[in-house]
Amino acid sequence: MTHFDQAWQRLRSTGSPDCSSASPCPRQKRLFPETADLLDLPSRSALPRVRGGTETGYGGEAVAADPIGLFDSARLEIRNYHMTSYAEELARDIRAGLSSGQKQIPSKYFYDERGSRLFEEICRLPEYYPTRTEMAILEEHAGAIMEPFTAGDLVEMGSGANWKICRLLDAAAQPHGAGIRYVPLDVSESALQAAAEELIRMYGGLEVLGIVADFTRNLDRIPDDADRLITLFGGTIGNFTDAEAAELLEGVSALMRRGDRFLIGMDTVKDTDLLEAAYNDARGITAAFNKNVLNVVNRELCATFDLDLFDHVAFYNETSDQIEMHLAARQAMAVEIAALDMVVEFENGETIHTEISRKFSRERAIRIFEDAGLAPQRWFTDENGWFSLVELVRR
Ligand code: AVJ
Repeated sequence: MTHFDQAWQRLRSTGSPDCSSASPCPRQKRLFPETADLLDLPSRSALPRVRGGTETGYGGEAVAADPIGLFDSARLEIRNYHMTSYAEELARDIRAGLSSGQKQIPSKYFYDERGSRLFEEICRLPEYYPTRTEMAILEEHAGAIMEPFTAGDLVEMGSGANWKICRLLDAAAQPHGAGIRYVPLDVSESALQAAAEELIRMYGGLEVLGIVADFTRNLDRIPDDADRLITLFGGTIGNFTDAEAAELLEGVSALMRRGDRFLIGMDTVKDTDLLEAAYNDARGITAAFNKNVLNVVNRELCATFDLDLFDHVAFYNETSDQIEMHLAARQAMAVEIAALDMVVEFENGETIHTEISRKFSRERAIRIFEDAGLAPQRWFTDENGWFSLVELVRR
């Protein structure tokens, strides 16, 4: 899972558009100038604190710096390779997505601070089986998963909740994380830092190398000087289109060497009622999560979306084996996006497509693994077969 909260928080605190006033968007013609400046220049205050007297600039090269930090530990290092301006990327994605025939907003924009909190709440819902099921699988099979991995780099694509990594670390051959370096990749520096600090406090022998980067683009930043167990938990792969998933799997496959393993979480094809209930919870948390993406657009691009004029719609598409989430306009309307100098027209009932969540049959999973040059070694699943953790090696 990705978190854009940090990037956004930074944008907000340094002058993203002020849409709160009744006056028109102050930056209608100038798209996030301060933001672009901040993200393009290696500003000291925006950079991570690392050990050893070096820090990394936005260009990705290490630059000399003061070895200071609020948190100082010889076991923690954070490297920042984050180069993209999210404000610009968001502007581009929203402009393209809302000008196309089927309007769409990429699902990665769900996860601002509120969106991340709502997703955590979703994970605890009785209807939302994936998180609970993945946890049960990890609890039961952590020993078997960790058995071939006695030392090396434990890489996590997207730093999610620490409990998943903790299950693995607790099952390691050596106690206290000894011999293991945890290497999380995430776009959110704050999420990385918090997770890393907690882990090195919990595991006295663990080293952490946090990599601030977008794992769909910067896989080459993963170090290759040790045996690696690479993890992609949470069914994240399901949010990608076929082409995107293929690209990601090929990328991971290309960097794997003999001895490396790749553990990937996948939601499985199952009864349609169960699937649809998981994305239409009774308390309406998923609806709030879905609509929140309009808050993100309102805040970051000075738009005028009225959340009450959209309905949450989630259904299972049995032809493509995926949950689709949409926001459906309750009436015809025009929405202004001031920062893009754009007006978006909606017909009554017209939808914005906000997410796909793919469900995988074993046959399909095997096919996409094989196409990427990966071979499944072991399948770990729950008694109902509702979720799978698949261990892959390079063919
Ligand atoms: C975080 C992508 C695994 O697709 O089930 C939850 C996101 N969307 N409810 C999923 C989500 C609606 C979730 N993933």
